[in-house]
Amino acid sequence: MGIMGLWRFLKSLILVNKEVPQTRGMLYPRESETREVRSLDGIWNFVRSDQANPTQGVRDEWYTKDLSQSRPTIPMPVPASYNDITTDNLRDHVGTVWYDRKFFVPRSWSKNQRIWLRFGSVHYEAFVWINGQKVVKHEIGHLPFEAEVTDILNYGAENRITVMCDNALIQTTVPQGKITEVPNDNGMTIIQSYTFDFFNYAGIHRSVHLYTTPRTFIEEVEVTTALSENNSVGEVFYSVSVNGSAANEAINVLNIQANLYDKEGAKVANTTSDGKLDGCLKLTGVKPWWPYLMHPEPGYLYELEIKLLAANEELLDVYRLKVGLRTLSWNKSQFLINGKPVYFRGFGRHEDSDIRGKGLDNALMVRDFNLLKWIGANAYRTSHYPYSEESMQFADQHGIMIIDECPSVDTENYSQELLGKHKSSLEQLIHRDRNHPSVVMWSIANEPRTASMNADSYFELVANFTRSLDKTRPITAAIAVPYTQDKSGRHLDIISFNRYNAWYSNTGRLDMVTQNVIDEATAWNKQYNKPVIMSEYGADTLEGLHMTPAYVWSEEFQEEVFARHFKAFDQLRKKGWFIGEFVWNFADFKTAQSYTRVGGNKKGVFTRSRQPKAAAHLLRKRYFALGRDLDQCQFPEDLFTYIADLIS
Ligand code: BDP
Repeated sequence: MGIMGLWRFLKSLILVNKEVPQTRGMLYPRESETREVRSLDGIWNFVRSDQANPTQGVRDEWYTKDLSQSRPTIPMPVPASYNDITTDNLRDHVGTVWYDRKFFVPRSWSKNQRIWLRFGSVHYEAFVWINGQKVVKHEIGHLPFEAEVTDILNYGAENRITVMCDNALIQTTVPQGKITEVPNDNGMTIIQSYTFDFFNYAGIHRSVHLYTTPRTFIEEVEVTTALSENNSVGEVFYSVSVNGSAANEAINVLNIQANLYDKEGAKVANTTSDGKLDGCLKLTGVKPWWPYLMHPEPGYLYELEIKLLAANEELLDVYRLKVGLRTLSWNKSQFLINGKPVYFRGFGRHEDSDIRGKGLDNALMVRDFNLLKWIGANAYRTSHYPYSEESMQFADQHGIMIIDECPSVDTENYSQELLGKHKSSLEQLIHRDRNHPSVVMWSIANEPRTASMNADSYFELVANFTRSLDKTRPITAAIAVPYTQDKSGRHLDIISFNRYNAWYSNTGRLDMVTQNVIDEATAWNKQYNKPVIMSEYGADTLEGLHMTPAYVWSEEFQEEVFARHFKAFDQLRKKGWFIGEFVWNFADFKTAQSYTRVGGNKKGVFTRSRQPKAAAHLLRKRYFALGRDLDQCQFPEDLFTYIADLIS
């Protein structure tokens, strides 16, 4: 490196805080007396670009006519990843693909309302046209985006929507990847590589909606809650933003009527703001939101009804959302919900299944929640990206606590551009999920390379930015570098660490788990004086492989690895600052091809088709035992199989 090279390198180490674009709107589409919602899910037409010519479709303006007029199309389900649908090598396609479909817009929609097009998520980058006109572009998968299309639609007529989706990951995308050109048997080809350990599924992953709003409408609702008097008195603070022609002078003339209903539909609080867009609802005899197994009635939700009224009392818009009343607090050794210390028992997970990839699938989601409850888990981390909005609503309802993670995995090569996108991913995530009672913590990265030079300033900026957006929840990151090298922990509120004793380190050595886990957790706590979670531990396990004495990849080995960790966790729990255990992983999942992966990562407690391995039964006994000890929950009747009355 010459003197100029050195200067460029040193300059790249200086990171500064720059503004990131702010998300507007994006309320989850819900019908009401003032709003209609229409799904555009179904079978779309699909074209893959030539890998060597990814921009051809844009240059040739494929979006100006039906895709089938430019290229032969194939049917493609939405929502779904496109990778595993066909029988050819679409799975490994790198670059752009195109989708289109037609839809009808009724004549009635042209009257005095506005129409919005909303995507739950497209991975990784999306460009959208309607009737040949560009309407929105969005980068970063797993997050929603929307655009107003009122003036672009043909009313009482057919319309065409075209989407170009690009799955390419480079050093300044979130997550990062590398694109390289390499020789193959036919000349040269492009390959996508990445260090993270899950398959880079792509496509229109979540639902596409059209929805209507009145001309002047409720654009955003932000809710926070407080409890007092031993959790019996509650306050719901709401703050509304209005969008529309009247919105500017509106601050003086609009009113918000807010009503709160309990589960039975009885109105328990109401208020009308006097020319203001925020206010507070107060209620007594509150049923707080509690996590699963921490209370006989977990996941209690009220319904908040927000009515936007004109000065003459005319009803302009109505939006309803579920609200859970709970408080969070944390200190140097504990994390508390409604004043009660929490011990997390859960999983790292993936949105992943065969054929659908990362596509939203209600059957899978409901099955997963049934399994979470069956096994007695009270939490999971959305490793390693934001999960569907539908699953966040489900977690609210079922009392499952979420550590909500942004899509930054194996973060490295810190740059100003990466920092901007990383911050933006958190901004979009917090904007989307801030009202969910289930979200109890933000995870700002998984296994970032925090030993490297500018990790300190990078994570200081990311953590401070996250805190500036939400002070009501603590911040963590799942760290894998040794505690002696880490530069991020001092910027976090809670330390989470991932470690694979007896798997990646000391493979097969079951006698080298317990003490190592105790020592490492203790060292993290000593270093930062903060609560500690073990956010990943586990072992790949091929279902049906049995070996005794336990041997790597067998079901017996996974059980033994878990048991040795349980022993460590029980000793750590006594120290007062160890607050949770998360198995890696809930279910087997697909990865990039590698000689360390047999059909994917097999560290699941459940198979990819969501059936239990032997360790699931062991874990179930532990999670319920913890629930009974800590939160006085009941054991399910089938927790222990009858063996003999000699054993109790
Ligand atoms: C951890 C990663 C996780 C991997 C896991 C593994 O956080 O994404 O899947 O290792 O290798 O380092 O199984």
